[in-house]
Amino acid sequence: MSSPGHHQQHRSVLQVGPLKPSLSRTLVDDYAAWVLPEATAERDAFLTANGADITAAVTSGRTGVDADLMDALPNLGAVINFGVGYDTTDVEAAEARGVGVSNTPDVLTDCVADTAVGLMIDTMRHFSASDRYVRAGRWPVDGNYPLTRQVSNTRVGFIGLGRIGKAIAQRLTAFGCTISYHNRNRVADSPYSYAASPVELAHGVDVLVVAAAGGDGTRGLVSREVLDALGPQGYLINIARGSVVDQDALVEALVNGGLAGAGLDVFTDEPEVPDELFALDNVVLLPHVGSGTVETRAAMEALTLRNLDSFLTTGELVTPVRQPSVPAN
Ligand code: 8YV
Repeated sequence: MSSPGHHQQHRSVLQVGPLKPSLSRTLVDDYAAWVLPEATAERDAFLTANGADITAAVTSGRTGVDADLMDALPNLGAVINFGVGYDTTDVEAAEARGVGVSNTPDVLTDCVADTAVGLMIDTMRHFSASDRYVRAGRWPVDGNYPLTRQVSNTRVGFIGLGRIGKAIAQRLTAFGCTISYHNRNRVADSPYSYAASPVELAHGVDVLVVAAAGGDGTRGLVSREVLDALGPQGYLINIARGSVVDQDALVEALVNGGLAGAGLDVFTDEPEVPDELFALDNVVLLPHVGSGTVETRAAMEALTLRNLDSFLTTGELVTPVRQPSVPAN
């Protein structure tokens, strides 16, 4: 396609926020994409000069496109999101303006589910903490590592039983776990038992797995009350979005023994992680790596570009999101 500078009037693709370097390179090289400046003054000047030329914005769950930015892009037709979660993009504002939004579902389900299971095992069996124990030379000095908790045959409850929740549940079924879930709506034909509320779900399980979409519909769904219901023998695993959990209440429970442990791949204010958690061996902290494999990120990149190509050539997106009636991804 045109290279930057040759057909300035046709530069209609905008990168919003940082993206995988190879994707960013392709956008610049093959689509002559602009990159939205980060500093406010430059950004405003850029939008005044070029905002009306932009028809497609490519972003990620990290950044997204809000209503203000949509206002500055009057000819925007699509927001193309790298990632399955699109809670940083204002989907209602997009719908109201006739702007399509796409994400990258399915291609990351297996890796995120693998991460959830790994995180659960690590949290309950203390593998990361045991590794630190060995590296610190404590084994010969302090003896055997304290006993931990069994993973197989536990009762696991899911907040959100969408594609990812189902893939985790399927894996844990092979571990002999008993699965239950809470979802805004009961999932038709699900073999798992349904709990009418998060508190009810948390009361009946050993492990609570958060696999719901982020955003306003699920904010703070795992509340202080839910964590209390999970209790001092219970574990929380979150591979979804930090916003789904009341993080202050979670930290308090972990520090005070109100929970047995937690495995967290996501936080409310990434990349910030509450300092209080650093000293706790019953907590496993991951830097949002759920989908972070070479294979899955390549597949996400390819699907992002398929959406962009399709939109630019036909006006249609390949994997458009719908306002979910069920808050699960
Ligand atoms: C990505 C994710 O790392 O897909 C998602 O929703 O959280 C991760 O796969 C992230 O969105 C990329 O910014």
